[in-house]
Parts: sequence; C-alpha cells; structure tokens
Amino acid sequence: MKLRELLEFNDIAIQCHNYPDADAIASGFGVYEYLRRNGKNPLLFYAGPQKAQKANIVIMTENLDIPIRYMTELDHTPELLVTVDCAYKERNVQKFSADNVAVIDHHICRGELPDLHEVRPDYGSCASIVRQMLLDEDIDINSNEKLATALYYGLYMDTNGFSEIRHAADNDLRDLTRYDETLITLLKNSNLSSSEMLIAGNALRNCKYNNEYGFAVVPTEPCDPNILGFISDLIIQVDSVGSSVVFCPNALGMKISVRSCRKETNASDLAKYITDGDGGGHALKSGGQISSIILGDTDPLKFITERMISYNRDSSVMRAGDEHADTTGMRTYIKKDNVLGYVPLTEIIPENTDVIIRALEGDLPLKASEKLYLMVGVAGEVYPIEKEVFEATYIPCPEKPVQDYEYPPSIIDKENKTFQTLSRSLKGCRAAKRSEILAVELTKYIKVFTKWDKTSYFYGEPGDYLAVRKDDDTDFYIIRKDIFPKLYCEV
Ligand SMILES: [Mn+2]
Repeated sequence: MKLRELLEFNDIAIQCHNYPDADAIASGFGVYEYLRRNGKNPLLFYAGPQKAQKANIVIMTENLDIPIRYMTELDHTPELLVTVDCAYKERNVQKFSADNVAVIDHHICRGELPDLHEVRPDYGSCASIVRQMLLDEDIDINSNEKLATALYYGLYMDTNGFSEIRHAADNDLRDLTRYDETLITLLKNSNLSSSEMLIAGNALRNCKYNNEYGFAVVPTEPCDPNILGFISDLIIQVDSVGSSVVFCPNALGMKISVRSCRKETNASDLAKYITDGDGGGHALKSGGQISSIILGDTDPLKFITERMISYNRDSSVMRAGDEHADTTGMRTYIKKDNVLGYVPLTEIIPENTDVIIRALEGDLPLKASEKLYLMVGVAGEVYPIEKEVFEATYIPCPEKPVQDYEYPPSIIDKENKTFQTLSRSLKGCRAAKRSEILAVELTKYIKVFTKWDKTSYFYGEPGDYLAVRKDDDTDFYIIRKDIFPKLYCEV
C-alpha cells in the first residue's frame, strides 16, 4: 500500500493501539502529517480502558505538538480508519466501525487484513515503515524536526535503545535522522517509574535456569519493554547462562527479550524460532512477540522453556573446512544464467573514503579502493570482490540486472546523515563459467559455519537447501528456499 492511496478519502481517523507507546504515537503522527500536507483534516486518537499517563509519553506528545486525543467514542463513523502499530479487530485496539479500514503494522497479523494494508513483521518498529512510506512519496522526514524526532524515538523505544534492531530500514531511521538531541536525552531519562524498578528486582528472584542447555527463562510482571531489556542484559552476564529469554504479558500475548553470548546460538534466530517468526534482532540481542493465538492455554513459562529445549536439541551444527558433508542422496544443480549487478567502488565514491554498504542482510564497512568491486546478487545481497577475481569469474554484459529487491542496497555516509542507492550505478555481468553444485532440501534445522566466516553461522530451516561444492565436500553452505530456485536449476 502507498500513502497516496489514503488520499481518496476525506473523513479519516488514525487510531493507535490502546495504552499507546512511542512507536504507535510516532507512526500515527507520521500518517497525520502526511494527510495534513495533502489538505486533509484527520483525527489522530487512541481508545481503550485508560488514558496514557507515562511520563515519557506525556513529554513526547507535548514537546512535539502531537495532536493525539484519548477518545473512547466517536461521534460518527469515519469514511476511513487507519490503525497504526496494530491491526484492526485485534485485542490490543478498541474496535470502532468504519466504512473502510487500512492497517500499517510491524507485527505478524494473524487475522484477516483489509485490502489497504502495509505489514512488515521483519521491521523493528512501525516508525521505520512510516519513514519508508513517506520516502516513497518523496518526503524526507528531516524536513520536519518534530516528526523526525518522534519517529526516531519510536524506533528507540521499540528496539530497546536500538539494541534489538531487526531491519536495514531500522538502521536508516537510526543513522539518517536529524532529531532534537535535547529532547531525546530528556525522554531517555523519563522512561521508568519507581514501581518498575521493583518489577526488575522481583524478576531476578524468579529466574529459572536450565543446566542441560545453559539457558535462563525469566517471567516478569507487565512492564515497559525496556525493563525486559534491562533484566536480559543482567541475566546474560551470569557465568552459567549462554542464552536467556525474559518475558511479560502484554495485550497481544507475551513480549519477549532475548540474549545470547555463544556463537552457536544467534539471538535473532532464537527469537524468530520462539515466536514463529514475529521477532528478530541480531546475534547477541533480539526481541519479539508471542501471539496469544499460538500460545493458546499453555502456561507461557512452560511454552518458552519447551521451545528453548527443542531449539537446542533439534538443530545440528556443521563446520565447513573441518567436516565433510554427507552427499548421499544429493542432486546436481547448475547455476542459472542470471544477470548480476556490479560496480567498481571508485566509480561511485572517491578512493580511500570510509563508507558503509547497507543491504538487507546487514551493514558492511568498507574503504573505497580501485582494486575493489561491489557485486549485487539476485536477492539484493551485496558482497565485495577483488577486481582480479571479478575479471576471472564474470563477463560484463549490456543488460542491466533486474532489481526487484525488498530493500535496495545503499551507501551510507553516517557523518553527514546522507545515503545514495546503488541501483543507478549498477552494471550487468554474467558468470563466465556456470558452476555445478550438489544440493539437498533440508528437513530439519541446521547451523552452518562457512569457510569464510567462522564466527557466525547461517541458519538453515526446513525447506532451505544445503549446497556442497562438487570438487570439495568440505566447502558447503546454506541457500534460502526463496533464493535457491532463482539461482539454480536441476541438471
Ligand atoms: Mn511498535
């Protein structure tokens, strides 16, 4: 969905979830400002049993002039109701009738969605989605400092101070925003109430350890997600704890905060595994939401402990270079003749400049050199390649690569808060020799440390592929199920 599709309507109400947090309010404010710019006069509101009273929320709305209202009744049925940071009819949002409904959310929506929706569960905040949707309408949030500050703070609060960031678009909101620093400092220090500190104390007393797999699970009373993160950061420092999950009930089910300090357990994978996909982050820290639908009547402590055990028990670890892959039953595949993208680095940035290449799978810091090229694969994945290796492996071609990437790779200049996308500079090339591999579809979870990275693994899920080089069975790696058919066909 594009924001411009909302302009068809005139009488528009934007609704945040009950007990709105900074992310919901910031996202609603973003949509509100867009509609105002386009001559509409929308209502921004939330409902539910209680008015928001937390100090940070009051400071945020007052200082940023966010015209959000608490209303448990509407005097008429709006032509369009837009729910932000929540989905219509879900239990954390009071239900109002409306002629049309639109949903903008970053949680997995397990119910029915209206035609007008933009749901991206792999984003750490709804504010990051709204920023991208505004960019799609050629609006740079930096042209409105109050909005920029609100969105930045929304992401900050939803990702436990940026430590549980999930997506490249979250990084963009963090790195490229010109926000009000004084206000952000004030907000950061107005978040916790004294009663929440007691919750943290009690939680530490209720910690449950599992000695067999070295993990801890900690139930807490309902509290701010940042308290969860704070408790997580303490628990993971205990000598016998390799990974931990701290959780508390919220309106949608259970909110979790996850930590890991072992390279065989990536906190992001673990959060996704526990929540059935409604979570993420990075190797050491992550978070997520367990929906009450998947939880059912199960006791949450039991549910999480069982998932932690099955995660540890059911996934095996393979180390390329040290082990031989068992290739029995594998089939032979050949690489398709795809047009790939490439660009010599110094054609887009001056020699010796330090930059960050940002792609869906993460940030890559680089120094520009004449000897270095960038390659962009069919899914938008970016990797550097030495000029000599490139010339031996690929042949430039007149066609341009097809670029339907979920997140177009870009070059970030953190210092100046600017970026440029790679797309316009990309040229096309094809592999000089189409190599053959052996591969098999996975039926269980597997973690593979590849030859070129011994510190972090690739997580293969059922349906993904384990690929092995034909001439070297110690060189193997994982190819995701959505990418594999784009890259290979069976011989
Ligand atoms: Mn949110």
